[in-house]
Amino acid sequence: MRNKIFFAVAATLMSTSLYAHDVTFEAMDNNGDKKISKDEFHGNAIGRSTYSDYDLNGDGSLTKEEFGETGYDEGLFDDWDANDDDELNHYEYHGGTFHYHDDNEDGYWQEDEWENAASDGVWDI
Ligand SMILES: [Ca+2]
Ligand SMILES: [Ca+2]
Ligand SMILES: [Ca+2]
Ligand SMILES: [Ca+2]
Repeated sequence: MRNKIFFAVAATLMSTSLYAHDVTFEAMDNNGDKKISKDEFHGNAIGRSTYSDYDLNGDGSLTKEEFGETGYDEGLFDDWDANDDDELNHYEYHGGTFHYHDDNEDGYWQEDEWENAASDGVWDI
């Protein structure tokens, strides 16, 4: 029984790391206009961003303590918490990270902004 669980976990980890190679600018740019819209980011962020790594208790939202592990300034927490419930759900978190890395504030990630986000550890790669 134990072995079965082990193999299931190992297989999941392997498929996750294979999947991670899809995390490229071209793969995320679904409509090929050379920029990543917020919708494209949201559509690709689920399961590929590091959000779930920071959700330590796995309840689907980040508390202030969990947010403290992300490396973002803790002062951003209240800005990103749109509904003021003191937790960041993945929409709030990904919305916040999207705006944070949209340096020219045009509502899209150009390739250089995408690369900054990637090197800041937004993606699980
Ligand atoms: Ca696009
Ligand atoms: Ca949590
Ligand atoms: Ca919230
Ligand atoms: Ca931009």
